[in-house]
Amino acid sequence: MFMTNLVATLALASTVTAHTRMFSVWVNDEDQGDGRSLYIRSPPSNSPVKDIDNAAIVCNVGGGQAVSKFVNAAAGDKLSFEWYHDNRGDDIIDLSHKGPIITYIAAFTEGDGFEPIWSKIDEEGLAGTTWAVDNLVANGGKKDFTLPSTLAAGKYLIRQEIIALHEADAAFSENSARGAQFYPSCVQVEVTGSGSAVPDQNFDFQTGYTYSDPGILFNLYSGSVTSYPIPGPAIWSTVGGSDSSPTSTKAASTTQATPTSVPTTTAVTTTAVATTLLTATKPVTSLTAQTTQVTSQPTGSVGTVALYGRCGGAGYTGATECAQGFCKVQNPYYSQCVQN
Ligand SMILES: [Cu+2]
Repeated sequence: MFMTNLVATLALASTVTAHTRMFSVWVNDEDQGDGRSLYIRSPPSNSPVKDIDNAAIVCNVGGGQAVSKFVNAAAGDKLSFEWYHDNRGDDIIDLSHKGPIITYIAAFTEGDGFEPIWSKIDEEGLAGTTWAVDNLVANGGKKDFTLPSTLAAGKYLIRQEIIALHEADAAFSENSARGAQFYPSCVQVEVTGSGSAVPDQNFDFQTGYTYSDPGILFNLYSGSVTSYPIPGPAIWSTVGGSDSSPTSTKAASTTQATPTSVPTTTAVTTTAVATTLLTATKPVTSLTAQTTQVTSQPTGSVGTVALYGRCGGAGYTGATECAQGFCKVQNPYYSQCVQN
């Protein structure tokens, strides 16, 4: 009897201590201090989001509300986002919560919905038998990534999410007691630099994440897990540098994604994409200046899409060629590279 109660208590405790949330940011290994509700749009608790049809999937509960401060960083800086279960310096996340850590960026906005404004700048899934969450814990709760060196100066939201897969063998839409656990957290960052790359992947969590996404409906316990398809688009291809001479192939892929007249020059192509960007996002002051810059810069939406990345759909302006397999239309808003 006593053992039964003890086991039950421990099981409950491990469930509760399993959750996590973001506490702070480091810039080039320099601690920016506890950022909760200061520069991080902190949720009221460390509970996960499981309903991807809810706006909380974007920046967590209450994440549409701006907070008072920004982290200051330069394009190309190393950022580290630091996670803990309950207290800074304490435990981080239960190792049962295996899964990827994915980082997106968007022009600063106070929107709380599903604006298709996000571009993926970092992702870590499974390498051998080691998950991103394993590395997070080994690294003291910090997930490191690099700001794109060509990123235009301005105010941004950077959204990092942990997706815990320990109950992801069932879809939340089928069984609300189970499903992938999303831990999204949005940080306000003001970036300096002389680059001109504006995030233009226009990824929309409402249509880009689905309950049948192979990285969201995933059996961690199948016994033969050797690879994991990270959800969302391929890494934004402007990351890592600018390409000043798009090839005809690249221009063609932009043409397919832009339902306007066929662009005959690079300048026309980039202008068309800039217009798409403007209409697809809420007008914010920082975006206006950035849009001016993008007209003189290649789009960065060219390249090849990794397996399971997004390759098409309404409003999408990114690459449309799949590195392997083919681009399958899932719905009018989302096409995905899948295996043949
Ligand atoms: Cu948990």
